[in-house]
Amino acid sequence: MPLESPRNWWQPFNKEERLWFYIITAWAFVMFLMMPLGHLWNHNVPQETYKTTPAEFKQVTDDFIAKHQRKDAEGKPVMMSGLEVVDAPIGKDAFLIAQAWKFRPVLVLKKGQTYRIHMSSLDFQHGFSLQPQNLNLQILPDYSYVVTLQPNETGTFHIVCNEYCFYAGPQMGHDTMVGRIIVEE
Ligand SMILES: [Cu+2]
Repeated sequence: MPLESPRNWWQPFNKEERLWFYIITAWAFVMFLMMPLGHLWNHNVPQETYKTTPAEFKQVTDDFIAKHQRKDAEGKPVMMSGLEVVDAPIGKDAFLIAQAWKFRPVLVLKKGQTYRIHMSSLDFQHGFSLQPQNLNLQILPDYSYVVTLQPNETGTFHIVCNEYCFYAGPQMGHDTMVGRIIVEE
């Protein structure tokens, strides 16, 4: 008995195998076509990114929150689930931190207005999945993504972290990492 494996190990290439082979080949072409089609339909991720650091991004976001946090009738800063509620300045920059396990702050936008939302992480890789619109991005430490957004409907939209963010500590909270963007009239 030869020690080498036979050269025709794949034979017989029977009917079922042939069928699966054709299906996966066809599917590979469909996936390949998604790249140019996604480009034509403008479904690409934002192209604007820049280098930052967790310390710098936290500082900029803290300053942004201090300047734009919503105040109630008595002048007290408004919070929601332990997070600052911030009225993003129209047509300007807004900042969003992803950090185990929250998205800070709660951004309030106005329908039909344009915003530049900068996103970065203070620790590990997180996912940004805006629901129910299904806009998906990756948020990484040391880089900021700038997403230009013009909300066209009002309501409360949820941001779900869809990139499993593991932390080798006593607690884990990836499944609780949900943020909010509120769009008002
Ligand atoms: Cu996360």
